[in-house]
Amino acid sequence: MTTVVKDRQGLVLLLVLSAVALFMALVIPFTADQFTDLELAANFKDSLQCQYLGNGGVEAAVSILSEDNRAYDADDEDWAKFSEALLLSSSYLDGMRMTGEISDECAKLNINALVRLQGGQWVADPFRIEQFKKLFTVLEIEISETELRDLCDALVDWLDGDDEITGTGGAESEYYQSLEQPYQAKNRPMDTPEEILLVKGMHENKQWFYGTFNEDGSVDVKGIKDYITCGPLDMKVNLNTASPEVLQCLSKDIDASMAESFIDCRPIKTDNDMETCKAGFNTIADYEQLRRMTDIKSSRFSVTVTGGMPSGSALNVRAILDVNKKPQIVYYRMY
Ligand SMILES: [Ca+2]
Ligand SMILES: [Ca+2]
Repeated sequence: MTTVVKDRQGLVLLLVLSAVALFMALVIPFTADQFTDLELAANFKDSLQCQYLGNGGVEAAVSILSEDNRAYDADDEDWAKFSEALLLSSSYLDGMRMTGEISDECAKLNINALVRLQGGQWVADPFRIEQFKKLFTVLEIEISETELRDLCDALVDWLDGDDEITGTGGAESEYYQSLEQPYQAKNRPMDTPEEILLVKGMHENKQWFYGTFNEDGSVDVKGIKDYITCGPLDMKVNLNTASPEVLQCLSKDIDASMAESFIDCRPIKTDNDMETCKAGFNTIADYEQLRRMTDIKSSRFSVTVTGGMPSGSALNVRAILDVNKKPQIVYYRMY
């Protein structure tokens, strides 16, 4: 208990210090002369401060990940307590607040890896296509077999670098150019999962991505949104952080109870731990293939921070960090 409190205090201190440092650096050019609209200036000041809060949060996330033990990544580490630390640090910020989290992108299925170049030809990866398809089954999304097969064809074409139409459901730029609001097929890896909404099939069925909701706002059927990511082709799924849903997708032989017992065995910190935990996966025919595409650590994290002011103005910052070496921001968005 003492260690947890101590860890938490360390994190909070780090967050407060980075926020304070940013405010010290924040010199608002209040050269407003008598004609300046003070309200506009106050709004501007608020939005600028939100921006600094958001950026401060991301900076703090970078420091936490810089100090991280790289041997394994699991939710018993500091990065996983980031949201709690942000909340606590907000209590020192005089009405201002920072909320957010660090998530492991390697806990998800990398849809960019559905295709690869092989001997100069673009090919679909059948093993990963099956994983992607299984996600729809696991989440119990209402989609027919034909619709799912066609969606996979369209997704392969969206990602692959050629203009050849795949299977029965494929679509290349010619199709997208014929739409009322025309655009080009991406023909390269996606930058964010939301881009899948542009792909034929998903474009017309956004509920597959977002899920469906009951009248009271509660989730009826989950969408694939929180289970997919867009990373480099060599990105591996982290067995320590993958959700039960993602674990089940990894092999056709993994069912819900196998995923649950595997989760009970985590965190996997060493190869020895893996030997113990993999016992539950002994019956999987494609275990070796599964191991090649999985790891006990992560190569990518995402950080989302909302900076908010007492006036109610707020701003979100989202960054993706590549942690193969020193954490490096590879994607950044403010909204
Ligand atoms: Ca770690
Ligand atoms: Ca293509």
